[in-house]
Amino acid sequence: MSDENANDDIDLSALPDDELVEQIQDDLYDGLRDEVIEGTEILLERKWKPSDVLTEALVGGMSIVGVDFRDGILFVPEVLLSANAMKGGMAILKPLLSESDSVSAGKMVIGTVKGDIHDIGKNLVKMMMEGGGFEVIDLGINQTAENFFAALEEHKPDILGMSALLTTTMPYMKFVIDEMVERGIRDDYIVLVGGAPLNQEFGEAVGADAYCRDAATTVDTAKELLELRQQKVTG
Ligand code: B1M
Repeated sequence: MSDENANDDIDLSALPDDELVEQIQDDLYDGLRDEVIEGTEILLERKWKPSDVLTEALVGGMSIVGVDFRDGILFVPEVLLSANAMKGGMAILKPLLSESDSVSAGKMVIGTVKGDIHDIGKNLVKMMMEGGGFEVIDLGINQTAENFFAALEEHKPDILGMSALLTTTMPYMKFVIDEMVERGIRDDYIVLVGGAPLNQEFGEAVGADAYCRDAATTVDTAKELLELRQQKVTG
């Protein structure tokens, strides 16, 4: 997959869909941002749904990177290039996934927790939430509890979303939620958590309102929980 010049000869637009998806995944693996952007654009020209391009080509490609990173075949510098290529493709999809003509469905503050710099999944959640009509304030990576609380105070969202990709940073979510309880503000917000190493059990254990498996689930969960909340308020 990693012959640097292998791509020079490939005319992406001449490939059938399945081979193009495979090629985009290879290019993502090799950190070839321009090629990933080009492939993404071609699939869109072929009338692929933006969400399918995202899931099948980009997220699919990143899963392969994840496996080889885990197995010591890829290292941080290479994975950074892959992440950069992924972001290139995501930037093309962003306006399409974020298209929404509805009035704001609600407001969310989201960030990746302290000690953690992974942001691709969080960025996807942001994009899909915006596509679902939510206003999203993205605090970025490596966020302390204090930063989260300052943003809650400033933006008064309905939802706090936290992302963690490392087993070592997941526990910080509990710290944030415990601190919210301590300050008497826990019930003022719907708290959603997500990230590859989390699961339902963890979400419950840390006192979140829900664990969200992926970006699409986050949108559905946010809508459901907001509706329940509004029903409670209106009796
Ligand atoms: Co990192 N990394 N990484 N990494 N990295 C993982 C997470 C790892 C599983 C790789 C592996 O070993 N297989 C492993 C963690 C192991 C563990 O904790 N047990 C790992 C490691 C070890 C590390 C370092 C420690 C490596 C090192 O330095 N030795 C280091 C840590 C740095 C730090 O954070 N302090 C590190 C660094 C990096 C890079 C910087 C190179 C890069 C990040 C670039 C970036 O994000 N800008 C990177 C990457 C890219 C990965 C993998 C390969 C891919 C993550 C990703 O973007 N996935 C990852 C392997 C993997 O996860 N399989 C890995 C694609 C993304 C779309 O999925 O993020 O799961 P995901 O998001 C999904 C859902 O989880 C959910 O929705 C998203 C969209 O559907 N979701 C939410 C996520 N957040 C949500 C928040 C919500 C709701 C849903 O809020 C409501």
